[in-house]
Amino acid sequence: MPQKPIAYDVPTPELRAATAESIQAEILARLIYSIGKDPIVARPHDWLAATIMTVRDHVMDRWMESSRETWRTSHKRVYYLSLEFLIGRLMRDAMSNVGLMEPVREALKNLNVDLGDLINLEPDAALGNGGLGRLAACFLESMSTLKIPAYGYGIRYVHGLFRQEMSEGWQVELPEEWLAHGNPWEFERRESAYEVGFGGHVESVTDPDGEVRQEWRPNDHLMAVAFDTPIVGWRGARVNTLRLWSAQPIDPILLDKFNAGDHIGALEESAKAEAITRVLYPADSTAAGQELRLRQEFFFSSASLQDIVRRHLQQYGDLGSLADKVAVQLNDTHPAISIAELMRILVDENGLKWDEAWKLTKGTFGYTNHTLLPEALESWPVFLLERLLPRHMQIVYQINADVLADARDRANFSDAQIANVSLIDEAGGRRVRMGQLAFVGSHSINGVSALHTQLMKQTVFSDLHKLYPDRINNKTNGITPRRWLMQCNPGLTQLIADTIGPAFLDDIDRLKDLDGFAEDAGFQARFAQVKLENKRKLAQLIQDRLGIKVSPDAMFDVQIKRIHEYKRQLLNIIHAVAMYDEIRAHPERDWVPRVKIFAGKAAPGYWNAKLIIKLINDVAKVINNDPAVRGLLKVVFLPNYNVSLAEVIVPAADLSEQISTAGMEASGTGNMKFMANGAITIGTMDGANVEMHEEVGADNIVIFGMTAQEVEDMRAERTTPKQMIDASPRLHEVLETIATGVFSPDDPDRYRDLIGGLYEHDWFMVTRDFDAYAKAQNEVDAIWRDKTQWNAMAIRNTARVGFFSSDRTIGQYAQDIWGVTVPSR
Ligand code: B1N
Repeated sequence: MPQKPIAYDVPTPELRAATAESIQAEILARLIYSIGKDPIVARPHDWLAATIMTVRDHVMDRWMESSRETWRTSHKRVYYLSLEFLIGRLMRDAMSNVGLMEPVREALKNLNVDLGDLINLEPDAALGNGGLGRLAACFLESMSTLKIPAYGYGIRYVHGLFRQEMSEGWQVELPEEWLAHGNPWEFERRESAYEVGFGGHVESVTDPDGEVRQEWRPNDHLMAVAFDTPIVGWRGARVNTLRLWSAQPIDPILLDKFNAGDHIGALEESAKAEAITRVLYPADSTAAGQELRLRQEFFFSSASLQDIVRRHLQQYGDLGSLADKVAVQLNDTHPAISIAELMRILVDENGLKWDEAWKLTKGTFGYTNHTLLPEALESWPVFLLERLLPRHMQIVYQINADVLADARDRANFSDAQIANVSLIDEAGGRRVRMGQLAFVGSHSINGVSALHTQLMKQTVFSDLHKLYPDRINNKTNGITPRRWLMQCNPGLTQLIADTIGPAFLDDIDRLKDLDGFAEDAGFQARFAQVKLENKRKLAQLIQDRLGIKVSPDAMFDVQIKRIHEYKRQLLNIIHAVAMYDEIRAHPERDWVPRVKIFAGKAAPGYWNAKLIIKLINDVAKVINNDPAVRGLLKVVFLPNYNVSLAEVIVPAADLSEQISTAGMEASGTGNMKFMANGAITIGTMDGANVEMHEEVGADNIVIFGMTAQEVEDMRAERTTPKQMIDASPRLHEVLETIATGVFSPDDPDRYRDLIGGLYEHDWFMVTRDFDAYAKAQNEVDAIWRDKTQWNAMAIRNTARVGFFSSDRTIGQYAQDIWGVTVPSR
């Protein structure tokens, strides 16, 4: 029976009024009554917790009203399933979105506590690796801002992405401890706990009415317990929930074993269960093939679907309306097993007919693809799925039978094409392809930039696209302008508001009004002044953390992102070496002073990525200490890149490096953050750079290098790059310097293989794009020398960033994929 929980007819609560005095009293009350600390002895972490609780109190009424309203209006709910949520710090975001920054600052000041210090004390929740996880976080914020009833579902990892330290220039990974001081943002919901099973066998059961059903009898069980975090939209428009699952044993201790003296064995179950949600897999853009990863994927998929189905039944009493009232978005294939799990829940547990269940499943799911890299496409050995999830394996086979039948019915479909669309990869050990499963079980499959979507149609999903031609669509990524402009760059935000008025805060497209000021000398001066202030802060941070002095008057040339060969940090550092050689060869020339700033983590098992970090540090050491360079060039590698560090670096950047091998970066989102903050991009025609080029105009971005098509053709030719390198004396010399150990005298062969790879195959086209890159960098220098031109270009970048707001992206998902109306703002 549908049952509605409570009477809803309470008026929408206003955001609670707040003054510095009232907030001060609330913080003190929280400190004393919730933390149990005397203000006289309270430590910074106590003040932080008390402040977070106070801010939290100001979103609670909205949070409850938001979910009441969804019940009341029977609005469709959106569920965003993601193995990663890279949310970063939440306090400033929440305060800023409900307008509490100033009262809290003032209140704390009266208590002798500095708000800035507290903000920096909050742990950075790094439950994600990079772009994919950060996108999920931006989407949550935009869904709240657009008043879409939405839930994020993921895993409450005890240890987020590892902390990166440097040991003599090498990356060292240390465990991350974001929960060490507790987490005042989360609410444990012991009542929302579900059993999740693994292993066992499947039984055919005949019902009294003669129907035969399959029943899965797992032999391992554990509990998924929910932890909820409120996600506040701009101006507190709506507060949605991020629900993260924690794995717990059903029996916390096996008393029989304990009493028999086996004290460790008594805790085995507990350790086994908790291992599932203990750590985030640190690989970005490669599939993590281990069994524990599959367990994580199924664990959170199953718990989320059970929760979704329970909520739906509670409100509507019937599963026939599932696809009308529920949209589930799969963030890549990590939750793709959800498709088989929903089928199991519908057919085995709720007695729906297969065809009807399949229709509901397709109507409910949408799938977002984030990469074409073959090593990142998930597939699981059939034997592993059979062992861990025997019923799901049967369901996959049954789905596949229908897909193969569709394919065979289709005229002109060759055997190779049929093999391509199959959910089972028969070559080299049988494996289940999760991308194919996600595709066939969804009504929408989207890419994350126009180019990526087009390539998706031509490559991984070409045959599935022929079979189901109306499913693939594009949703170019976006970023939330609240965090990535207003909060991280208050100086620029204030300047914009003073110049064109505050309307852009609620409608980002109004930034276009800045276009008219691009050539205005007064505005240019103020814009440049804000940038300079931000650069001073970053210079201070570099000085504090690394002891390196950089001049805020130099060009800050920034590449911050995961370290990966396709992202080509190597191209950038090779260019730094080329600059170094030239400065020494021609000290008399009028050089543009530059600081090359790098930050980013390498997957712990990715040797070349770690070697590139070491190379950057080796090159930095030589260049930064060479008096002949006279400070004209500095190289800086900032350790432990995370969301919080990005919030300091992005507003201080002059030049944004988006230089991936064309065709390989699905979208990129860092590129958009720099654009918003008035940096000029040097980039390839890859991912969303293509659309940035279109939006900002060819005159306001520096594009270079091969196109995706040219890369493909060149790879097909299989020529070695050696001749080309030999024809470019400058490049040849630089590569020799690195390969022969000029930057690694302690180990002259350190970079021999890395550079050797460039001579042999150069898969990522580093050498083939080098000359074009160097030329583009010269162009950048020329623009820098003309400050008026530089400023005009930078301003136009900010002015034209509106398209890259995640509000636009989410509006498109809502309309085209989820079928939810976006309530007016
Ligand atoms: O997703 C981002 C894009 O902007 C980036 O271009 C893209 O590289 C990134 C396996 C991934 N694709 N695939 C992953 C992450 C973790 C993992 O275990 C793959 N990340 C991306 C947002 O669309």
